[in-house]
Amino acid sequence: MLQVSRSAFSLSGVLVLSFILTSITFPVSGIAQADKESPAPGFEFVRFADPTNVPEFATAFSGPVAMAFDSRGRLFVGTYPGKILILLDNDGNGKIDQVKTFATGLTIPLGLEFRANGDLYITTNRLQGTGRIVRLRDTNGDDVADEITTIIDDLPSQGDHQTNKLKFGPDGLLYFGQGSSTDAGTPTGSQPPEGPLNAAILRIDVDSPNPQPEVIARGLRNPFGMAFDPVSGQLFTTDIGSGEAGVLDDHAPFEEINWIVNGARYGFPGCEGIPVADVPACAGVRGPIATFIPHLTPTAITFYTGPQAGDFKNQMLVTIFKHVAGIGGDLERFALSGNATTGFQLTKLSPIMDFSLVDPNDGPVDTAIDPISGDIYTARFDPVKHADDNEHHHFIYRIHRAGSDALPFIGPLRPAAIKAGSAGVTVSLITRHVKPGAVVFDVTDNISLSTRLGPAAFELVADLPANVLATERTITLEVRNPDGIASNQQTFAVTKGDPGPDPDKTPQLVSRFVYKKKRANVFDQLSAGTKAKKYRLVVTGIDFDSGAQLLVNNVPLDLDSASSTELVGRMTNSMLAAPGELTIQVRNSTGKVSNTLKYTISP
Ligand SMILES: [Ca+2]
Ligand SMILES: [Ca+2]
Ligand SMILES: [Ca+2]
Repeated sequence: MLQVSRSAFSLSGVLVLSFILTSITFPVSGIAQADKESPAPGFEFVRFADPTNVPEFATAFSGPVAMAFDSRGRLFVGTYPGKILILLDNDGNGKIDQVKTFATGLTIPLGLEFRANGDLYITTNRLQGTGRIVRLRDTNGDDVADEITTIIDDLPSQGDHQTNKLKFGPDGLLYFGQGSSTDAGTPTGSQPPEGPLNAAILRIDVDSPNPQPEVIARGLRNPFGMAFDPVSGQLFTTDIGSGEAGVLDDHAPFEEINWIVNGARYGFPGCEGIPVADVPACAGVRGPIATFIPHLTPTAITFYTGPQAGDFKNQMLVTIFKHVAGIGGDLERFALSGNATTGFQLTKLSPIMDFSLVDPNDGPVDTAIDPISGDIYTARFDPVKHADDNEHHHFIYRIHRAGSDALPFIGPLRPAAIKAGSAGVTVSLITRHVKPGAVVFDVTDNISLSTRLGPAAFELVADLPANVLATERTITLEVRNPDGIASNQQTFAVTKGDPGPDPDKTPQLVSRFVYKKKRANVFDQLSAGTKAKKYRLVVTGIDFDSGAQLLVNNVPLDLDSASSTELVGRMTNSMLAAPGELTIQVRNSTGKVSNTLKYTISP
């Protein structure tokens, strides 16, 4: 029984639907055994989500396969059958208490990635068919995607392996891994021959009207996980090797982590693992920078960032999907050294957490880091059908430094800079573990700021008075709970001239509304031919720069007021002339354009 399951499901042969059809019932009593999960000394964990609080997780093959946080610190999760969920912890107790369904119908979404402007990109794979990348937008702010656009289609995922995770690079292009069709290079009935885009790292320009994939690297059998190093900006991927565990005379290769060099070849087929000098297929092959024993199945790569990283800052975290011969089934940790000129080296360190896997082939598939608190979230997927639905090990763990749940945390300030001599400015920040009565504290000037709740969940806003903004300087802010415990710190820059538009900041829209004369006099839609005079369009969001424009159908509106989080524009008769949908965006002076919201003009 165990053998059947092993050969049927491997992330090497990952998520081939046939495994579902041939899968077996495996009535392990998992919950008690799974309680042996153990974090490293100095870390704690809870199950943030499991089948008891996420109904989707309670059946076979319905668990989480990919995760991403939005800029407000909300966790988005893709499930194998194709839902994109938002898992919210509204009461801040560290466990999920609300599930929102953001999108459905996106089968096998192995990759989730937010663009800086708030658009969500997803890889999705048809069952035993081709792969796609789609863009999801929520244009009316109700937390349900209402615009689903295919960016690229018909990627060669009909064989053993799929379109995997995806990440935006420092160059703004979207990188993704495309697995091989075959196990080891030889086609069979269900595995078409390898095509030019198989076993490769590809990239596309998502702003192109017709994005064409560019091959960055070849010879990667199943490059499942990928991440850009925050220090060097270089790309690193896992590569899952060929062969099936448990077969006699197993000569499967070692599994790999690779530094991706543009134009390089990585060995598949014929030279997986460490290249051997006298094997012809290994000529010119770039070797891995780390290997794992055969079948261990390294899934996701994540760099450890955020306020809890400490001594582990920017180290590489790797989820190991399988547990083989007492090794794996954990969140492993590596120090990355070197650079793009001399090359990179990985040093294996003690793991962050052992998941105490109990089933064959049940294991961690993705990791994401809360951008506010720095908590580590790891998703565990269980491709075994249990007799009891409650025994499916579909968990999302929240792993954090011991004691950190008692500490407040704050994310980046918005805005983060202003010109010296300005009148007072209101800054916004998203928090964790902040108690009623908490204040934003100006550490530099040793003063408490006027602080109140902001419109978003866990948001505080505070006023920096004009007298601290008189001259060029850097102000350090933190949040203090009533018990005196202080958060991590963030800095605010008072600049000599206008703070140069930050080239890295992309505006994001969150909501829009239209009012006439008074802000309380709101119109959900307007009729074609309405006279525009006295109507105003208000958009809220983040990272609007001082030269930001409010665009409607690509035309900038005259503005009544502007801040880094709100623009108020005057509507025009031409906007209201005909029925249809208005396309609303914000464009910063750097040229960076936000996500899109819509507004309806009715007949
Ligand atoms: Ca909760
Ligand atoms: Ca919506
Ligand atoms: Ca290789």
